[in-house]
Amino acid sequence: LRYLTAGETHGPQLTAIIEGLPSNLTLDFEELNFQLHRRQKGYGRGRRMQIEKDTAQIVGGVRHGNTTGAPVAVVVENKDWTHWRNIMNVEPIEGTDEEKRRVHRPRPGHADLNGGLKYNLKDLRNVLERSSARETTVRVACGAIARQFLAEFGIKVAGQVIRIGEIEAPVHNLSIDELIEQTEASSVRVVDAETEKKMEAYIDQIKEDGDSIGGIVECIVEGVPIGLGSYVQYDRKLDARIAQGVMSINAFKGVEIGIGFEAGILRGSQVHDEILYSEEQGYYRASNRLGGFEGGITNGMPVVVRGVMKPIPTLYKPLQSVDIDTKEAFTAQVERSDACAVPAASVVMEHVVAWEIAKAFLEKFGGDSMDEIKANYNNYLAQLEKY
Ligand code: EPS
Repeated sequence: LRYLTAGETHGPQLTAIIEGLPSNLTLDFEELNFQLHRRQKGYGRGRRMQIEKDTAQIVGGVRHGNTTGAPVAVVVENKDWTHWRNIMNVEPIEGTDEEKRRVHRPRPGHADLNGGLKYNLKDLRNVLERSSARETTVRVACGAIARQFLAEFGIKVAGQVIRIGEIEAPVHNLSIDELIEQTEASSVRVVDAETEKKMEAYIDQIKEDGDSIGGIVECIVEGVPIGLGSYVQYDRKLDARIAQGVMSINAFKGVEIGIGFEAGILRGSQVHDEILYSEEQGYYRASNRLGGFEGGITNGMPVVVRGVMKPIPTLYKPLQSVDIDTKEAFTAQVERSDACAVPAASVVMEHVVAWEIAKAFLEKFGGDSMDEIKANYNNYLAQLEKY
């Protein structure tokens, strides 16, 4: 299972091609668009989200609501493109730098300068258009399809914001369904209303200061069978693949599985999850500090992943940089931006994690049709029961 994406933030559309989906997966288009809608929400988003209304159009690999086994092509239009038709034209255009909206002032924290130097591009727009987090729209579309595949096997995915800057959300002991329901009702994807209010006020303050703020998000996946991923080779360790996926989300600077960095503080006896057995449950754990993984393999406990997002680097408060034409110092000009995109990043992370799990699931139970995969899966469950 793999996908590639293409498209620029102010280009006509974003495109993804997914390969490796089995046939006869029934897609719920409304659910797919609901996931895209979730990514657009969140307190602290800027004006661009008022322009877009992300909708996935499937233009290959699906017929009468079912996958055929062929590559699935997904397209999401950029509504903002109507304002950029000329500037983003594929054909050459006449005009001054101003008219072409040529960017020659790299923004600290973005890919602008590194990208310009690397690809030898004198118009940094060519870098920023593709490095923009707008691309996460189609990553969510791919993940939403993976999520529907996982749901066929009773696997559920939830996400929550656990910190925005200085404000931390308290821990709540909820079922995954409660977590999904309660975070959905929140403007910042937290469980309790008090934290939500504090975070909103905090984001208002950050915005007023012309600044931006990051945070920490958590993803929980329940119903994952024992045995996805493998210890036998570095690139088959599923926790490592999830970490790669999460780190590749724009502005993410770190990933934890389970208690993560806290494992460097505690003693072994305080970290490892003791093994228990019962007739009904089979093998299970007394705790889940390792976040569902041992040896890069799922152990049947919920997969728990955290990611940290840095503050968005486009600031109203100027930072110093150097003009690539004149080599003169300047302080970055005001640009449209999100003061906080942590709630949206939480939705992106859910889909990136769902994707990696679906991929590992297909590696283990792989088949060309849903029936074949279900038979393989049930056969494996029977094997586990006999073990
Ligand atoms: C982004 C900059 C902003 C965000 C964008 C990501 O876009 P613009 O430059 O058009 O104002 O709105 O996010 C999205 C468009 C989105 O769909 O999430 C960036 O530089 O990464």
